[in-house]
Amino acid sequence: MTTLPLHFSAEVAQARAAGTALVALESTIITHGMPYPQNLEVARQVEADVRTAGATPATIAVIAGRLHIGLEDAQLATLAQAKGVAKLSRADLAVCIASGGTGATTVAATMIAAELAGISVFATGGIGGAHKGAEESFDISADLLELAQTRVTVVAAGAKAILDVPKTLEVLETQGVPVIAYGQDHLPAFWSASSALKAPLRLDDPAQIARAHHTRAAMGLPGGQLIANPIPLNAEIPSADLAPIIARAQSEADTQAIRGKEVTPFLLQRIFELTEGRSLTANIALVRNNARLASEIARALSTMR
Ligand code: PSU
Ligand code: MN
Repeated sequence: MTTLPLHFSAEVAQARAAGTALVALESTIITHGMPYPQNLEVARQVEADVRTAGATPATIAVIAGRLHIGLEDAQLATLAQAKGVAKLSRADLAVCIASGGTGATTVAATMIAAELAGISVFATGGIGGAHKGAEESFDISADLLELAQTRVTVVAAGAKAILDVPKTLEVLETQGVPVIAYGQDHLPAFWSASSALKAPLRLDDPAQIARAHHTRAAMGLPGGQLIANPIPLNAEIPSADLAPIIARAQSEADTQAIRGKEVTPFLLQRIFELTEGRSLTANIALVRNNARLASEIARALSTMR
């Protein structure tokens, strides 16, 4: 059996040779999570935030059948404007590579690629989860099962309020995924810094998070950790403001029979429109915040090896 060739950007190749900290970044947030041109500005900004925090960014995507670990700026710019890019989760990744396709990686697919490349820490906005009505639709993101089997620490701002967060937590608990709130007792709720739900676990320092990652690996436990990092208070949207908007977007999705992969992009786009861009501003602030924390965790981990 041959191993799949990985295509590293110049800066990622350099960091690998030097053994310095790397942070994986996903690309579905660019192609399906935000409109152009803000998506490109944010993608560049988040990469810059990782560099400022002393780590190297590795944005992951499949371009013309090649699995890229780190994109050159021109590739990032092309991807951000491309139309009809596939959204790749665990099920889609190999088919896209084998057929020479181009696709953006979700949290699940980014974790798979990061692990293949030996990258232990990954920053995103929000993970997929159990959707409202999952008891009927069975719509539970493959991201949750990936966290259970792929050894990558994922920094997100909690589960998005478009999801059924209690059900999402139950699935994560069943799957043995540590859900760790950073610096507070309660679970952050993506656009809002806190929720009514207590987080299963709490850690207050990036070095502790790195040690927990290391310890799981040393025990031979597969799977990653979910770090729930609250959005900065000055950027949050109170959940009371968002609840009616989310309810409206959800009922439109139901009426229009939006299914499968389309659900999350549809809801994010409608919430962006209905908040007149306010959801995007908050989304940007929280992704940047997650990139900074992920960089600190990655740096702590790289000193432990
Ligand atoms: N969070 C965002 N924007 C996004 C996503 C999450 O703020 O675009 C994407 C991520 O790539 C995540 C995916 O993995 O949505 C989940 O999709 P699904 O619910 O279809 O599994
Ligand atoms: Mn889904």
